[in-house]
Amino acid sequence: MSADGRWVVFSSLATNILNGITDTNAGNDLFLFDASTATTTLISRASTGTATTNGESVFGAQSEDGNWVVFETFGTNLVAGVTDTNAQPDVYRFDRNLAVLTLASHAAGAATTTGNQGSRAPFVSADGRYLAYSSIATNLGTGITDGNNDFDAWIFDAASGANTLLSLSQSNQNQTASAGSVVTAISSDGSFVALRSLAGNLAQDFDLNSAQDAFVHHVPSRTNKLMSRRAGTNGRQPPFSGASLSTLMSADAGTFLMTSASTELVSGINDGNGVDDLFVARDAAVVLTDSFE
Ligand SMILES: [Ca+2]
Ligand SMILES: [Ca+2]
Ligand SMILES: [Ca+2]
Ligand SMILES: [Ca+2]
Repeated sequence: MSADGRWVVFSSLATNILNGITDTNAGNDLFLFDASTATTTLISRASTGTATTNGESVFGAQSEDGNWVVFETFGTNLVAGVTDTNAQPDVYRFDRNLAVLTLASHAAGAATTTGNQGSRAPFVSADGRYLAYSSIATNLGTGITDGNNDFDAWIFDAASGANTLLSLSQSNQNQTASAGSVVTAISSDGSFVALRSLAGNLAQDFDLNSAQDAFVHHVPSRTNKLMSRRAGTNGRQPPFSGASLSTLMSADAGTFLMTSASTELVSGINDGNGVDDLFVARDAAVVLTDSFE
């Protein structure tokens, strides 16, 4: 929903929401409802304009003014001239004002060819310009070596039309980190992206737990920082420190909320419950927020 409550995105399996639209994809489609006029528009549409696209679509996020909607879709016919042979979802951006769809997860240097594998779960900056998403494709960026055979985190800049790798190795900016990473949030201005990653070489911090951790990527400097850091170790994540999973980030990227199995994020806490607990990280300090009994 837009910040003012006027524009609401919803997904539906129904095939009779709009007159004159053929829907044979047997999956969810995305619609935009204008509360001020009580009218509904189809977002996940075929380029013909008279049918839904030929595969299921899943909502991702919406810009603050509601004009930009980002989503993933199995459809291959949303934009005329796009080549999509990956048989997996791709990420698109919808412009309500111009009623235009744009492929975000495109191959490097080829705006009308999708990546060679699937892309999912987009997040968008408040102004709709930046899309952060997760992809298994290995050809989204020029000169990038990707040997992890897993998801990586990418950001699409609608102004330049280019994709930039976020989950990069801190020793080689043209190489993905050693294991999979997914995007979990983007700041309102698009300059920070929260990641969850199994890779141990995403940040300069020592990360030796062989488990997923929460990171934040600073887009302008292309650096990653470990957020699920062990108390009192200046960012070192020792072996046997448990995984940190779902991560939310405040709009200004100042505060992170994460669940973690680690018993070592906060010093002085006796954590014997054997399950994930909820932590807040702020200014590189981690605080226990809620303990799940
Ligand atoms: Ca449908
Ligand atoms: Ca596809
Ligand atoms: Ca990869
Ligand atoms: Ca780790």
